[in-house]
Amino acid sequence: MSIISERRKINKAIKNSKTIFLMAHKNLDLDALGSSIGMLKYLEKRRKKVYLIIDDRIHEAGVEKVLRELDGVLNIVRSDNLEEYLNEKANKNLLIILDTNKTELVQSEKALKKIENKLVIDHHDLGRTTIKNATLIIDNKISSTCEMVTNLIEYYDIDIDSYYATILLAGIVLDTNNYTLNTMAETFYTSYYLTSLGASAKKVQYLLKQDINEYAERQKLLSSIETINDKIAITKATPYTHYRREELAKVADTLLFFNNIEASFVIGHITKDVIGISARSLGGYDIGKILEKLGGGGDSYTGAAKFENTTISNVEKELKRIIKEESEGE
Ligand SMILES: [Mn+2]
Repeated sequence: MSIISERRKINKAIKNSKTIFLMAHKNLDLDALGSSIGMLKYLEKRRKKVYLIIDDRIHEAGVEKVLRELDGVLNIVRSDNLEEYLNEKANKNLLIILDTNKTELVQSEKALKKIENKLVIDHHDLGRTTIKNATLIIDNKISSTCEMVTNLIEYYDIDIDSYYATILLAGIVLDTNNYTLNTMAETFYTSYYLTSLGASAKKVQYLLKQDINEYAERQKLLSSIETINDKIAITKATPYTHYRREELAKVADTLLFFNNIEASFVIGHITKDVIGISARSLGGYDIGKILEKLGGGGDSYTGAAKFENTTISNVEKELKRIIKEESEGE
């Protein structure tokens, strides 16, 4: 469902509230942060008191750059101090959740509990842990939450500064992996629109620049690729290197670029005691179902699971067993 066809629901929720909190998923990326900032710009025109809840203490490089450049501009609050900012009339507060619809993935579960009126704007499939009692604006066909928010900004002809247009464009470039995944004609149109507002492709590349050492570590993960039925790629790290979740996810994205590969699974240590799987699919293979069986979750495009007190080879065995079980079930 497109965000424009659902705009009345959004505007109704906004109209009835005085204080609005925005919150995206944990481990902010540029789609989460970009869409939050885009939404903030939309709400400013509606003269609302707006706060951005960020509990993350460390940020990936692009997010760090944006937060530094906008230092003092955004009303950022931590959920520890949420009570200070809440409107005393409970029904005048609204929480808008962006770029996730899953309870366990949000910046602050406390905010979900404290604020009754909730609106979710997201491009991921619904699942078992989708936030309850919220108005859901979900478009699982669109590239990114930044694209959704841009559509809203365009529809209402909201004048945004070129800097903000650039951040929204960065979210689209990130989530489409440079227009190679989940990209439709509309995605290019939305990017064109942002460029016409002054978004800079050069600056987007600056925001998305990678760390060379992290890149080298990720390349190592590509040396042990195994395929199942020529269409599922699995790769695993050595136990000695730890990766951030987003890094495992980036490698899973990369695996989808190879001929015939429809789904990918990447296994690696996130910390000394925690092993993660990050998975991606082109959409035709339900990786969410496999990951749910492993105690994780996801949809038909992306998914993840984590394990404690085990080894990479045990996780790999278990994953292969479930993939086999699923393919026999077909
Ligand atoms: Mn996203």
